[in-house]
Amino acid sequence: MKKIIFLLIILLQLVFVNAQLTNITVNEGDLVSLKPEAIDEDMDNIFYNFSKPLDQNGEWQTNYDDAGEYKITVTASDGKLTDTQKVLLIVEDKDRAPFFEPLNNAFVNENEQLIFNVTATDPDGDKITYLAIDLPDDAGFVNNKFKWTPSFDTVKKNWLEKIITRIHIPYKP
Ligand SMILES: [Ca+2]
Ligand SMILES: [Ca+2]
Ligand SMILES: [Ca+2]
Repeated sequence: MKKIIFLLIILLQLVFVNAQLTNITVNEGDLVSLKPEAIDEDMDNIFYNFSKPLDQNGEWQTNYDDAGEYKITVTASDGKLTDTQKVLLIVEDKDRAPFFEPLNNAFVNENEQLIFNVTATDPDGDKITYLAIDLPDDAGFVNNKFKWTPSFDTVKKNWLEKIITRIHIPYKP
């Protein structure tokens, strides 16, 4: 998402008018684009300068590790005189959902134990909790470990020799 913010800087004949502080709030992942508009009474060409993390075009592509507050100074110059505007740029944290490592189908015979772990990763490094629903009878799921020993009655007479179990473990934020 691109956020374009317009700033009005009044460039007077005298150097440095008292700078006001302007607050700008964006989300992580936004492209910040500052568009200052200064006025020069002599109609001189005006050049702008931006302090970091903005680039010289007044832009900054934020990423998911950039949450925080940034004090930015924008300077307008006509080549001789300058004026500045302070900007407080607030980048809000944006949460991303965890995702599972690929899950394979699992195979087990009756009266044999099946154990496997599921693993998910959170791009923000958040702590992950796991929840499994609709488990087979006698199966257990603790933390991220699935454990089950199907009984001799699990596969009925007309079923396949082996049971094929596909486990779906939904994510609960
Ligand atoms: Ca001027
Ligand atoms: Ca973040
Ligand atoms: Ca997250």
